Amino acid sequence: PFLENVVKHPNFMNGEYDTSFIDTTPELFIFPKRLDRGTKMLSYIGNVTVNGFPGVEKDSKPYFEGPAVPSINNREPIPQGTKQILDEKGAEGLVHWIKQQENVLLTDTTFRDAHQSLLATRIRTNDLMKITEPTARLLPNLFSLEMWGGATFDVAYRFLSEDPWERLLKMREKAPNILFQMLLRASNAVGYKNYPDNLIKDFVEKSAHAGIDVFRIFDSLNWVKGMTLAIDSVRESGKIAEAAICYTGDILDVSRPKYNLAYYKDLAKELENAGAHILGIKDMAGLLKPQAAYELISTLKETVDIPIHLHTHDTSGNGVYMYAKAIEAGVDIVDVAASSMAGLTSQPSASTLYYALEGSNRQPDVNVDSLEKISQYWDGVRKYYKDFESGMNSPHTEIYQHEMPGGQYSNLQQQAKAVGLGERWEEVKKMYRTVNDMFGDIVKVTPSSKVVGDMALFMVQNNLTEQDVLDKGETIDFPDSVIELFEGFLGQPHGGFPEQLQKVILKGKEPIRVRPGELLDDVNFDEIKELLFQKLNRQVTEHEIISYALYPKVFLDYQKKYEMYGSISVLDTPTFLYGMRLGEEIQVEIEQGKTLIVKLVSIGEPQKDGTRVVYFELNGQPREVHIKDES
Ligand code: 3PY
Ligand code: ZN
Repeated sequence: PFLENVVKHPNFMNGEYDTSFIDTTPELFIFPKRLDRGTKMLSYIGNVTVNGFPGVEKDSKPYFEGPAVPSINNREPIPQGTKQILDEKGAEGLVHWIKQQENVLLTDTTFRDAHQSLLATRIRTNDLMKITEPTARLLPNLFSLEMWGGATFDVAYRFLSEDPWERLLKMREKAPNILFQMLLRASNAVGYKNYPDNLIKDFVEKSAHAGIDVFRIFDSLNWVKGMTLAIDSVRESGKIAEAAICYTGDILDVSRPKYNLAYYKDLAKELENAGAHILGIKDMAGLLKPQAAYELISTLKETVDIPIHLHTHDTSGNGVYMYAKAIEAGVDIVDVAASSMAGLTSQPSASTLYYALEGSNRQPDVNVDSLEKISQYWDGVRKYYKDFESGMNSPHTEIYQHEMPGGQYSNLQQQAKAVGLGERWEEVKKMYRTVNDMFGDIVKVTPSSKVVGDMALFMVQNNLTEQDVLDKGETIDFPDSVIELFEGFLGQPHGGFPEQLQKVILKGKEPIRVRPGELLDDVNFDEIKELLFQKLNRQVTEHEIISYALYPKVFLDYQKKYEMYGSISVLDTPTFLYGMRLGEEIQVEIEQGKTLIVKLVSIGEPQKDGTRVVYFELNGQPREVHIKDES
């Protein structure tokens, strides 16, 4: 605090000081009263006990059995894996190695897309960490662990009050052998809008340095021009650029030729020429049907010379059958999840695929008993987050009609409920498809999918039909995201925008046709550093500067919470989400070797000012915190 006072003193900052500065400036010795770590943590527990957690049913804390962590021998060295191949042989060497493999390779998405798609991305680092080293030891033959990017970045700060960079660094330490993979929304990074070029470059460079090896890069309109900057940045950092095509439409449907085989062939070739090490096929909604997969992969294997990595969502229940056909056609790598976190809007199950390929020369080389053990762990973890389940509990073939990405389904449903359209969910889904067709049949994936969702909600809420929009559009205030899409700020869709609708939406504004990044000023990182120093009273890290640049408000809100509650990521998940039961005692390891014992003794009646006193014992000593009752 003393140094902080010195460097923040106006005279010091203006350079108006000399050697007598300390002696003549007594206020340097006035320190703000700080809450200790224990009290901060009790404030959090008290608050969540009294007021609940957003999105979690506010009832008494359930009794959970707790996930079973597989036992491992951590005295043995961790087996070598794909990470060592990349580190020793470089990106080209790894690509060469992939091409030599006969068995299909597996990416485990449980740490990212599986919980993004099933549990609104809510799984906490605390739960991810406990299974990281067991996974590294028990499944060393995995191609990669997808564990970062997509929505994890924003949700970590916003809802879990934790730092996504810390997750990456901590996991990297425990799994030094398997490639870490992230989902990068090209110029939208891990956000929903186009960012300046220097921010994208810096984000890639720092993520690579912190431990990401494989970057799956996609553009939400399959616009290659929007992807090249990200591809180049990944290549420059010595990592793997997996450039992905988002699979849209149905190549088997001859009545819908916009996204036919020729379209995918051209795109694949373009991405290979743009420098992709691996071609990703990102079937984000699970629309790729088995026979289509066979045709698509066979054709693309003849078209490009780089390995092909296939991603799908199992919403229709056809996932494993589709993979089997793709594997028959020669796909190199597929995305799967631990079986207890697989299926429905998530990826197909790893062990199901393993058994499906029994007798095939391409069966993945993994230990199926290990898969089962790890799946048991996730089964226990998933129960903690039951309130974030989407409610979908059987295969859902209507996905072929509405075409909503797996990661969006539960989210849009929540959004619909929030604006009072919970009862009209069926209508919203139908409208989603109508909007797609109005927009000229576009690729729907974050963030373009969000725009389609926003428009669908808007139309249902205002009882608008497609014709109403065209006829009365002049008088309609469209959602901002819709206007931005039609202005070209998410890039250019294949075949352009429907002209009439574009005119109605833009009301005379001229759309842009260049890459949005060309119009944006560079981020001034030094300025952000200075600003954060002012706001937070401390020096910030390079990671924090990037986080602020991407999500200023989300980042500062997180800091505020951190100031109030300290590091609550150390709490077990039931306590984090539900607080404590009266009389319950928990142990919290706040750092290695330092454990607090917390007991909830009683909760006082609400006082006149709306607060309650919550009485705890902390390491046997009575403590109380005052909590505002929000009910
Ligand atoms: C994301 O961008 O988060 C996705 O998972 C898109 O499918
Ligand atoms: Zn996905």
